[in-house]
Order: sequence, then structure tokens, then C-alpha cells
Amino acid sequence: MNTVDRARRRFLKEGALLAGMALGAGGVRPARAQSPQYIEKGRVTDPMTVRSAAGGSYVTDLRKDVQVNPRDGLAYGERSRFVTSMRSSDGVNSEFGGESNAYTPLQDSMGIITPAPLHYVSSHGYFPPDMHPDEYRLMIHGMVDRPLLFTLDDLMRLPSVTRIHFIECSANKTLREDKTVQETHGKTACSEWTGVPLLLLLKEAGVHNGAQWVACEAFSPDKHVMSFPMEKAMNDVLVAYGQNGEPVRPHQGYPIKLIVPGLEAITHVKWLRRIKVMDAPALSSIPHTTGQRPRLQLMAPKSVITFPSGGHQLRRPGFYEITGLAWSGSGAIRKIEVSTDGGKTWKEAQIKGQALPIAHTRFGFGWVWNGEETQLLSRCWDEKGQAQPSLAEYAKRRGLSLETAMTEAGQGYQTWKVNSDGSVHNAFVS
Ligand SMILES: Nc1nc2c(c(=O)[nH]1)N[C@H]1C(S)=C(S)[C@@H](COP(=O)(O)O)O[C@H]1N2
Ligand SMILES: [Mo]
Repeated sequence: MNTVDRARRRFLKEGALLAGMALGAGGVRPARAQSPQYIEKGRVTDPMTVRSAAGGSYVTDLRKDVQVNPRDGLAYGERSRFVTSMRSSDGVNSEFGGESNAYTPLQDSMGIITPAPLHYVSSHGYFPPDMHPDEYRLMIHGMVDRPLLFTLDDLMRLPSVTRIHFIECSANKTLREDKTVQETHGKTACSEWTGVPLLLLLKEAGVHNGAQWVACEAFSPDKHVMSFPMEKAMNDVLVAYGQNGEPVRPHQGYPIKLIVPGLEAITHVKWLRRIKVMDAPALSSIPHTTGQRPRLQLMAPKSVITFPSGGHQLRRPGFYEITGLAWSGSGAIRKIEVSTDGGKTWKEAQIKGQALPIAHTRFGFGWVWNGEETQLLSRCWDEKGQAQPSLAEYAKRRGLSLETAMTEAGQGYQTWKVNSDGSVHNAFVS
């Protein structure tokens, strides 16, 4: 028996679980199986007719330089009009006039890459600066032998690396009133970043002995400055110009975003213009945050079920693949467990695709919903053996009340309550 047969057999054996999907209570009986059809000028034809009617004309033109009408969605692809997933916002930051925060719609996410137009945005209320790439300069100075100035072209000529990393704002936390996973966890996203290792630029500049820190500054009006130790700078930091196969988007820091893998997202300076090598951390220049100290926090292991999650509606009992994301600032995710009974029992989930270091990791878990009220939650471990703490564990460790632990750190296992009517709600965290 070949693998296809085996897979088919397994599928048929498990088919009983799936039966409820097509024909179960409330299910719509599918129409008689039909061969694929194309609709042409309002007439239904079969594919052969369409092909012969077209007379093969679409392969006769060998030119490929014809201008595309920018309005027909072909020049820069648009998604189907039936796909409506969008960032949500928590309103306008009156101090600076821009939107405060925009959240990733994780409830619709697939795989591990967040499309750039859906990547969450946190810009402390500022609109993205609109700089022509020819005017861009990156300065490396301070305790170095040779202060350097790079144009964007200079940076793009250097040996590049491409890596997939998540970023997460340390304010990514569940509030009781949050309804969807976009609201509870939408301040994280994961992209494929392309850029120059900071290590390479620092080596070129020649770092002095005794230099312990780098301070990285933006050219946005807030002059966002963040410091982190030389050890990190010489390790895996990326001066990124690429995001998911195209230039970094304006909201993410065009033309350059600093990627500091695993550190809280506030250190990932957008619109980067200056890196100063120092013997002490620079004080943060953001007056409206508490960040007057250098920020070095590696993001703790975290996981969340993205389907089903708050706002989803299960239409009938039967088989569902529970799916979600897990990540850690310290390395790769090793294990994810899911509970479908409010945390009484746990079973290991399946890692879908690869578990990459400091990247969102997709998990799946086959579940047969019996139609009764229950609670779904997940927890994870990373390759360093660190566990995602439950809220109680976290509170105990820090000597906090559960409520304070939650508002302070956004820790705990996100819990989704499934009602017997199939509606799914935020049950806060366990
Ligand atoms: N220049 C600049 N960089 C910045 C910020 C900012 O306001 N200005 N916000 C920081 C914070 S708090 C976060 S969470 C991340 C968000 O990155 P994103 O908007 O690309 O998701 O950018 C960081 N880098
Ligand atoms: Mo943030």
C-alpha cells in the first residue's frame, strides 16, 4: 500500500468525524458533484469550450512590457473582494494626531507569515515619515575607529541575510473587555526580514575596546532612541530593508527597520538613522513612555489559539482543527499543549511546518466538539526549557494578585469559552 492509499484509508477511518461537517444537523446537502465550469458572458460553459473559443490567443503575444491599468488590480495584486480581514485600531492619539495602535487580525491568520499590510503598527501616534530613498543616510559613530555613513544603495550592496522573526509589543496583553484574539494578542506579527547584519557594519567601523552598548535612533519626529548591549548588537541584529519579499512598509519603518530578535518590539527602531557605539546606555528620549531605562527584556514563551477564538461561531458539533500560534524571544518552540476541557487535561498539539527560532510557530490540534459548553486553551515550551507561565504561576513568582499580574505582564493561558450555541468568547486567562 503506498502512502497515498494509507493517507486515504486514514482519512476514511476518521471520516466519521468529518461526516457532521457536510451533512450534519443544519448542514446543507451539497449539490450533485459537477465538473469545473467557467462562466463566460453569463453563459455556463465547460473549460474546453472556453479554451477553444479563446483560440489560444493568450499565448501568441510574446511581449511582456505592456503597461497594466493601475485600476484593474493587476499591476499590484489585490485580494478577493470577499476577503475582508483588516487591522483594527484603538483610536487616535490626540497628542500626535496619528492612530495609536493597529492590531493584527490573528483570528484569520494562516501559517506563520503576517502579510505586511496586516502587520500590527505601533508608532506612538506618529504618521510614517515620507523620506525619498536617495536622501536616506545611516550613520555609525561614537566609540569606533571609522565613523561611517551609508546610503540605502550602500546597504543593499552588502552581503544580506534573510530570516523569519516575530516581533511583539510588551503591551500585548488580554483585558477582560477584549472580544477577539486581535484585541487580546494583536500586537505581535511575524515577517521574513531581509537586511544587513549589524555585526558587519560594526566590524567595518571598528568598535573600540570598552564599548558596551549601542544606542539606535530614528528620524521620525519622536526621535525614538533605544539602547541594547554590544553582545546583542554583535549577535543577530538585522538592519532590515526587506519585509516578506518587498521593501519594508512605511508603517514598519521604511526604508530601514532595526530587527533585534527576541527583544521587546520597542527596541526595534523604525526609520533608523543613527547607531552610536557607547560605554553606557543612552537614556530613552521618549518622554511619554516609562522607558527611561534600557530595555532588554526577552519576550517570554507565549501561545494563543487563533481558531476558534473570540467572535468565531461554530455552526454544528463535529470535527474542528483547533489552530494557533506559539513564540518565544529565547529561541524555537519545542512543544505546545492544548486543553479542550478548561485546563483539566492537556494533550500535545502538532507543530505545522517548521518551528523556527524567535518566530511564530503554527500548531494544530484535532478536536471533536460534542456540542457542550467548554473552554479551550494552550500553553508552550521553548528550546531553553522555559514554559509559558500560567497566570497563577506568574503571580506567585512576582508576589502579585492575579489581576495585577495580568495587567502588568500579559501572562497566562488565553482561554476561549465555547458556548453550547457554538459562540466563542474571551474567558480572560488561566
Ligand atoms: N521610530 C520609532 N520606532 C518604533 C516605535 C516608534 O514609535 N517610533 N515604536 C516601537 C514600538 S513600541 C513597537 S511595539 C514597534 C512596532 O513595530 P511595528 O509598528 O512595525 O509593528 O516599533 C517600535 N519602534
Ligand atoms: Mo510597543
